[in-house]
Amino acid sequence: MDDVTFAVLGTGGIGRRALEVSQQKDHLTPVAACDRHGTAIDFDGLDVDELLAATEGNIDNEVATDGGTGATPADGEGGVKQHGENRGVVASSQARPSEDSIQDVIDHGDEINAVLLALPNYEHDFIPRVADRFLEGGYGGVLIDVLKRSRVIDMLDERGDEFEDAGITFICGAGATPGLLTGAAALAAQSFVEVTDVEIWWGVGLKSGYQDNRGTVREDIAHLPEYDIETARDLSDAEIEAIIDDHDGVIEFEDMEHADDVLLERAGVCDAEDVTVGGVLDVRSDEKPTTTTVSVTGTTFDGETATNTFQLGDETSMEANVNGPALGYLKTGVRRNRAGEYGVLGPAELMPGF
Ligand code: IKT
Repeated sequence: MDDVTFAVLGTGGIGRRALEVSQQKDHLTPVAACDRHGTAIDFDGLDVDELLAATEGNIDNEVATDGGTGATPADGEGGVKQHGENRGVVASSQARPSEDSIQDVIDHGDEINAVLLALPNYEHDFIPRVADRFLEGGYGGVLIDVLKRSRVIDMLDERGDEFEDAGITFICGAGATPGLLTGAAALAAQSFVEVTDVEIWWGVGLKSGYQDNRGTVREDIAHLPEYDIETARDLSDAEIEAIIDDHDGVIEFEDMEHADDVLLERAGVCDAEDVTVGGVLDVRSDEKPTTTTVSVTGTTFDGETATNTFQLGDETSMEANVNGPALGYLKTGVRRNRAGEYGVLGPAELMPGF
């Protein structure tokens, strides 16, 4: 395929790892990275090593959605937020301070094939609002996110016609789950004529990756029955540590609101209510507390009932399982976009049809 240029919005855990992984992917050139402090742009390709080294300890995955006013959620994945200390991406010699880093990316949209929205989802409409800015700015490429919540898909679908008119291919839910595991479920479903049940059960060990993934842990806590996205957003770091301590570092999640359900339904695989997502997060060990498994149960054309399973290797990290697929789906999105396919697409729709 022809070379693909891409930008990353947000330089927290996901943005940083996506830049790192992209160095080992063919035909993929990172040309821009931004957060609310500023923007690094180089159309010959960013020097990712310099950018990552310079911003270590200056991590900030937020961008301001409305100009430079910082009208964003309160806490970033890096959690380094003392005023004047955290310079975010501007700590890199490739970056310049900016009042409106999203606009910087939009202004160069003609030269950027895809934009990975590596932003925290502390407000349900945050990703849709960022998409609105790209619509208003006349962008016509690929937007791709790793969002988790089912309800956000509807908000994107509401903008489907606008994306089509603008020439935007929006790939939603393209991380691990939803993303890789949703695609795996769509593939596993091919043996069946009717799917009755999809169960996604993940295991993540995050000891050494904890600092880099605090935003992810906060989002996970929002799935516990006592919390929601707003109350989790307002927790201090100390309160999060206390919740982790209460669970001895190992938190189990059941029946998570995860977009795998609506993404499998919109691909015609099964009803959303037949999909369950849960898992175990261990922040005291790097080993997965359970093997990440997708189980798809259904009936074959000749009347047999069976369960097809797909498992991730226990040695693969969450970072590998989020960022590899995100970049893989990004490249597929660019292929579709170049072929004139616009609108909203989920990871299961980019697999064999059901
Ligand atoms: C979530 O974000 O809702 C859950 C995430 C689970 C990622 C699954 C990765 C599976 C694997 O690497 O084996 C995360 C813990 N936040």
